[in-house]
Amino acid sequence: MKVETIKSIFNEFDHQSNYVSHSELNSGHINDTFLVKTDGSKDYILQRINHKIFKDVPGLVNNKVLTSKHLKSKYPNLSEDELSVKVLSFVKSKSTDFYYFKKGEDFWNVMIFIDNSVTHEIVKDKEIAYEGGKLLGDFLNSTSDFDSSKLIDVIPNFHDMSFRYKQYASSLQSALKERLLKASKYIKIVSELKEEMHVLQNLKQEGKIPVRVTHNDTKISNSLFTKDNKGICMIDTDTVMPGIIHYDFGDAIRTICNSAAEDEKDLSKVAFNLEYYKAYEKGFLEKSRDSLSEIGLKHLPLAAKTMIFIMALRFLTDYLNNDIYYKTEYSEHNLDRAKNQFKLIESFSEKIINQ
Ligand code: GN1
Ligand code: MG
Repeated sequence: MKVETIKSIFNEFDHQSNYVSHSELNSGHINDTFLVKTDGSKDYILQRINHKIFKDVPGLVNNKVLTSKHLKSKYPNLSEDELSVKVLSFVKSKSTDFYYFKKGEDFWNVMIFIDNSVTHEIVKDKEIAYEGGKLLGDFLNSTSDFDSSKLIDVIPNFHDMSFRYKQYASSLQSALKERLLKASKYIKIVSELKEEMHVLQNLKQEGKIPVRVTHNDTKISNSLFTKDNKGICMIDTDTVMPGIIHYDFGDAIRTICNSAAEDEKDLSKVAFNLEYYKAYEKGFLEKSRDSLSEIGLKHLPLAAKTMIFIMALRFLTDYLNNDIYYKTEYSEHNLDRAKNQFKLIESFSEKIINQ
């Protein structure tokens, strides 16, 4: 994106500094994210929010702001400056909203960049798994007293298995023959797993698992760490909304315990790492056990399998729909992502059964 565009949008926000340079951060599949360096004491993250996917951007931004406010209230003795290196801090636009909207164009928001932080796409160190578990455990524990009805559903039915299955079933009806053929092995696996993969959804619907504030995009690249592997905080709170903790636990495991990236094509590299599972679970429970129910605890392994399956199904559905949802770089990108996730389920099942 052009320097002038980024600069002028950045200047719509009340950050009291001058733009120096920017770079794009490429890890998201939906929004566009830029790191803006300034001449002041802070740098910033500028994000363009995809309003074709997020239908109520002001509501989404309000969710994020309320969540940060709640997390900050847990540190009553810290100043705003001290808090800004521990919790995401949003910057108001000059019109005093926490977003800027250019008529007929895009929605943007700005956060303070947390200095000296790193993210990981693939985990190569058990300590990262353990620290990552503590970050999510802490996030869920700290939001357990936050009334989730204050948050909007940014994407209704986001992790709802029945809804995702219906979307998949309708993609089967309209898919191109060639794509159906390429996906046939995976279509068979979906029908074999379908029933088991609805267990959590059914428990949720029966009211047996409590609905609370959840993050809903806990892949490991959405956690910030120091350079010496200590957890700082969870980022990308775009999808914070009411949900069940299982999908958060499962989505983190899906990425932490995959020995390869989510779209690695060489499936021999995709294997489930049980050691990292144990480390993540340990950190997670240390921080969140007090706010978890018995039934919640019992279903953590199933949560991992279900979340890998949901992502496999969503990638497969998008492939069958000719790639209308996720950003893709080549024509079989979504199919490769789906294959990768199905391979991970296979490896997960072997390891968990044989442990
Ligand atoms: C999307 O755009 P990003 O990377 O934050 C998706 C998540 C998936 C993830 C897979 C709104 O997140 O649900 O887990 O891709 N977000 C949305 O990498 O669909
Ligand atoms: Mg996200």
